[in-house]
Amino acid sequence: MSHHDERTFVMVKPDGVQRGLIGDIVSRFEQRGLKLVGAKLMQIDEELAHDHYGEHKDKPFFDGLVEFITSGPVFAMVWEGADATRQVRGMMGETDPADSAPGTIRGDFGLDLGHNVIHGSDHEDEGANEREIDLFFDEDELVDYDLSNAVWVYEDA
Ligand code: IDP
Repeated sequence: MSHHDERTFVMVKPDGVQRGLIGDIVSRFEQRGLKLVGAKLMQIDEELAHDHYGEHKDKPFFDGLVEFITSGPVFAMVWEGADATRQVRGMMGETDPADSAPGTIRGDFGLDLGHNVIHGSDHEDEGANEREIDLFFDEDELVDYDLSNAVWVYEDA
């Protein structure tokens, strides 16, 4: 079962929450076969925004990014499954919705780089998924359970 238990951090950004896209986005990950192990609607404060986006602190768009991500609630989630981090990134599309293929979340719901609906841990940044889960969730907010449909999702479950 161990190769089915990779966890990744995902959040619907303030634009996605305000536009009523939480349900559709959650559905996509459910339908893919991933397992939801944590979720909460929350307000990001300045400190958390700086911790989360610290790698961009010297970029010209940093102040605008912090302002946007703290401008309203986000829906933070942890999803688990085989190759979850990379698979979620594929479902999200490119950073810029304008470059994202139809069928991806950003390609279906966005047009503007600064309002790109969703965040998911970078699969090319080793350990980013675990770091971001730790930043946003306490261990007791993550639920350990078996998903009954796993035997249909995975050949070897
Ligand atoms: P990612 O969200 O696809 O991982 P990153 O390069 O980590 O992309 O950038 C983080 C976020 O910063 C993006 O999702 C986007 O909202 C914002 N961002 C990135 N580049 C720009 C830019 O050039 N202008 C405005 N916002 C940007």
